[in-house]
Amino acid sequence: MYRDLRDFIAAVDKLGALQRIEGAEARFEVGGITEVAAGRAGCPALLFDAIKGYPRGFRIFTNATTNVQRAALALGLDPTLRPLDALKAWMEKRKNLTPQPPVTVKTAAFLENTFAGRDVDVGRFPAPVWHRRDGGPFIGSGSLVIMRDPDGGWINASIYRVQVHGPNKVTVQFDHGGRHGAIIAKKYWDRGESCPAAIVHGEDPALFIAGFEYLPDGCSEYEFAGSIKGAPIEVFAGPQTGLPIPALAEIVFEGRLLPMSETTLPEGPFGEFTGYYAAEARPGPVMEVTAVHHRNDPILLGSPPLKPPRFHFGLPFRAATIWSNLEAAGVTDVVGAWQHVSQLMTVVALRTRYDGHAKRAGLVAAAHSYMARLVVVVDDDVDPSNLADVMWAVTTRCEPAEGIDIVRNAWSSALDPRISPDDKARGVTAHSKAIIDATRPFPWRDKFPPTSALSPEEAREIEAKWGKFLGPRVG
Ligand SMILES: Cc1cc2nc3c(=O)[nH]c(=O)nc-3n(C[C@H](O)[C@H](O)[C@H](O)COP(=O)(O)O)c2cc1C
Ligand SMILES: [Mn+2]
Repeated sequence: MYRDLRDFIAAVDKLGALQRIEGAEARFEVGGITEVAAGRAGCPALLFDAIKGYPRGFRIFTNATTNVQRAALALGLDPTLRPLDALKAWMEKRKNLTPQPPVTVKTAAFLENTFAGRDVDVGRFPAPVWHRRDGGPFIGSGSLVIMRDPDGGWINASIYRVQVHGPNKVTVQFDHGGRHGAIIAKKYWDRGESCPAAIVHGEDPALFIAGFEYLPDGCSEYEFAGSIKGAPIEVFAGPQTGLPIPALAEIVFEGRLLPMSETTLPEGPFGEFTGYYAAEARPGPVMEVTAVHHRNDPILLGSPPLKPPRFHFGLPFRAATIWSNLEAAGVTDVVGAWQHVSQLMTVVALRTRYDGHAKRAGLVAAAHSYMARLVVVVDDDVDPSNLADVMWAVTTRCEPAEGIDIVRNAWSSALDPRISPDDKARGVTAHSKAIIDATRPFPWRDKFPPTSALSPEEAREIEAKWGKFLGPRVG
């Protein structure tokens, strides 16, 4: 398994999935190239070098885990697994993970270059303006923010976006007060203190995954990342903050988050994963950066939200949760679950056993589908990870006048672009969801015309024998 981001990039290169780009501008171009590449069938990972105005060697890595193959690689799974098999393999692995507490090591690669006090200038690193209307450069789009809970002493290390405002000033954005980072910072601020923090740019993908996974409070993302890798994360105490920092991190900022009662700066706007802007600039907490450390030829890990279906992670973790929820709710014979359009659509595949089975699955899936307006239930011969297959089922097995139900006031969020300004102003964050039953109607399913399509097993046999003549597999 990879030890650090560099190892991971080498593994991606070995799979033939890395493209190197030279001469791009950090303003708009790096983001634009990332978006176009993520929309291509091959969806290559990108390593930008010789970025205009910055020394060669100061690199940005994007589209790291945006397809199934590289998401599997990051999770330590076989990258040749088919999408649904890879998701299943992750669900199995996650069930059996054992926490791996980090270990402290005696040296840190990130100390190869150190600047403190007046020598701090975060502008040494190329920080992209990812989308046209962004409020400024965001150096942190997939970076970890490290803090220590002043009560329990445990370490939180999660992803919150980081905007550059000056040589030693950045803002950190908490979506809401329930983020662990927000809770911890508030504890310091309520005591009239600033909150020691470190920002890690260019962490390895296991830390990236741990940084966005939902983990309970008190549970350190470092332990989770170690358990994905099957080896503890090696940490080194930051010289300024004493916070444990992954020793093989590429770029590290140390400093303090200033109390919001004293200082704020306008944060955002920033393009969201829906493909829209959700809010104007708002006051954000400021981090005063008191030290910057970086490895030689540092690599920033960039993971900007992009227009769907481009998504920061190639395996839909939320679909895995919905799959588990269905099983926990007693819905039997679920053979798969997936999400498309960057989580905005959920699909469940089912071996139907009784009339009403599909609707039961659809209702449970809808209840747990954050922001998804479309929930589709398909038969077990349809691959839920293949959107073309799913739409084939919708257009041939669902009679809209009979097979679509609408559930109102269901779970969405303030990021939802289709909630009207008036509704948003009065606090509406819910929307309606269509549950589309695209299974063969149960009472007459035996009379449904037989399909002429190959079964998945037959297709696999053909692929095994003839696939080498057919070009890359899709799905
Ligand atoms: C690429 C990416 C960027 C994210 N940016 C933010 C952000 O700016 N603010 C935020 O509150 N959550 C953001 N998140 C979501 C959090 O990282 C995620 O909910 C995490 O579980 C929060 O951890 P916590 O429970 O320790 O607060 C982002 C997630 C990803 C994958
Ligand atoms: Mn956390």
